[in-house]
Amino acid sequence: MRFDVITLFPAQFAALTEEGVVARALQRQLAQIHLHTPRDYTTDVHRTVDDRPYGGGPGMVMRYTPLRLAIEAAQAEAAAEGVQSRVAYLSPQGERLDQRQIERISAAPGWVLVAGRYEGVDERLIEDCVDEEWSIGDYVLSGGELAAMVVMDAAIRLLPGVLGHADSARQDSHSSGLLDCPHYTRPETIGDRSVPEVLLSGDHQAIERWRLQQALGRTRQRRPDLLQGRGISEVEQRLLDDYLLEAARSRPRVGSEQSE
Ligand code: 4FV
Repeated sequence: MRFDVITLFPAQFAALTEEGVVARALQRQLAQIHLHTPRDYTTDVHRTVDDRPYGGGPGMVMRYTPLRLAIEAAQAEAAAEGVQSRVAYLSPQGERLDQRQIERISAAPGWVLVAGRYEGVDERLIEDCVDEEWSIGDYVLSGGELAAMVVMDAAIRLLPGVLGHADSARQDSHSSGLLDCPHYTRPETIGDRSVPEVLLSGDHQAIERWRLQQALGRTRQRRPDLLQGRGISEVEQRLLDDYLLEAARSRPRVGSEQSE
């Protein structure tokens, strides 16, 4: 899979390309990331990529032409490698991304990601050149670069061969539509708390059931919205009921602590 990124700050992407899972995937040619700056597509001596907003107001807006030329150059480079790339603009006005969206993005041959700066880009650039608009969350970043890196990290790690053993992506939280179960490693006991017995049992079926029950329970308690979207089976409902009963049983009753 190929990503082309249009950005005024290419150096920022070292965070993704220099070390870690994505860096290894790039070294193994399981994915490609190409960076393009709109500044290379300016014609004035000051290489101007932004200008004041019509209608006044604070901040600056990224100019149409340098962005359009950079996008077209990136798409041409990808096409030369047989990759038809769609164009996505990262902004708070975009569709909120979730794991389902990331799986779809990861399955495509290529994307040109437009990382905005300042107040954003000229609206006509979005109308003319952008196929999809994506948001990583309802907050405002100083630039689209971090959002582009989030998307590329989440998408590239799903590619076959990128993660150690294929299972780990499938067992990810959210890939099942649920939050993740708790994880434990050595030492077995820390202070007065030890690892849940079932995890030491070697009974893989019981361990899988416990992990699913924990994922269901934590999702119900922390993100009930995810359960609405997903729905649960009868078996899962029974696991969840037991979890909630146990949680109710182990929750200190109000006023009980004083009596101690
Ligand atoms: C953003 C987000 C985001 C808005 C103005 C860049 C900034 C600045 N992108 N999800 N949330 N972008 O805040 O994707 O140009």
